[in-house]
Amino acid sequence: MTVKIAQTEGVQQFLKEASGQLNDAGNPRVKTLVHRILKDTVNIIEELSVTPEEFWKAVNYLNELGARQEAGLLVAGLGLEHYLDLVMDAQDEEAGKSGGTPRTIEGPLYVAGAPLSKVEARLDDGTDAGTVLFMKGQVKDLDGKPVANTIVDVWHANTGGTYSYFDGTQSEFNLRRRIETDAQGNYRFRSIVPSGYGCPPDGPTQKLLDQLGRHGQRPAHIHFFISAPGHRHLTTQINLSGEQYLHDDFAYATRDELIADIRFSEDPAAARAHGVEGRFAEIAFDFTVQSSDTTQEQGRMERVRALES
Ligand code: MBD
Ligand code: FE
Repeated sequence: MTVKIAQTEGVQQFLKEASGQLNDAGNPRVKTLVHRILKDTVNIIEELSVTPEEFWKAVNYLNELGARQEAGLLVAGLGLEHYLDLVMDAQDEEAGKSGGTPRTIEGPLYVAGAPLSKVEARLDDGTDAGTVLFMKGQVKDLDGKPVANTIVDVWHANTGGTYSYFDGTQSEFNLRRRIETDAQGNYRFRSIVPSGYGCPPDGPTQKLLDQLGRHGQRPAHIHFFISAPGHRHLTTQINLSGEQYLHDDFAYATRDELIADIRFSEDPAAARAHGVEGRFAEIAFDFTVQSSDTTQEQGRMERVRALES
């Protein structure tokens, strides 16, 4: 295809019409974005000689993505969700708002409204025979002072690497809790050691990753929203040390400061002290949050989430 028409006056006027630039109704921001998307799309079609067959394959792919609810998974896998973190990091740096536990991606598997308890919780429903995990830590500010009454909203996968709600075989809110810290910023919970996540092998995200020669695996990780009055909301995750995909995460979420040492114990006396028997694991991890006086920064960013009203 050697004909070049994208830059002609006729096509450019047509794209303005199609994006509503020539009418007074609608939403100006949406018009601007759609106009730019149309211009870039026709440029891609022209410059990369996209055939009609390729175009319709792509259209069908979007339908498959939607039908499987995998759009959020794909943007994580293409590194775009991580890219948004890089942008926010750079903005923070410029505004002098650095320090504390780094953010990393939320991912597509959060569910709002998990049961809330004070200081401690058990996250698992007892049906998954995974290794018992005890995790604890403290939430502090940049001066090292404890942040009282912080909500630690935690979620993670089971030993099969799947998440309750999205995996309908798990009980409601399994491996999801909100824990309010004590006055010293302490939280603790009992759960099971999660396994890494793998994209559904028959889904559209993995189908595209295959075309890119990439895997769709994440190392074992635990997600957190950390929020306290007067402090900046933190969206982050910890990665468990010693994992195969620790530095090869398909969603690019690993950050050095977020690698948590997981220590396995076979000591019967230590197990008994925890009220369990046999092998168990422990993680200690503190979070450091920035102070903030704007309600905007204190809340999580707006995004469509499961069960969030
Ligand atoms: C996950 O568990 C996850 O955290 C991300 C970012 C993407 C897919 C699955
Ligand atoms: Fe996850």
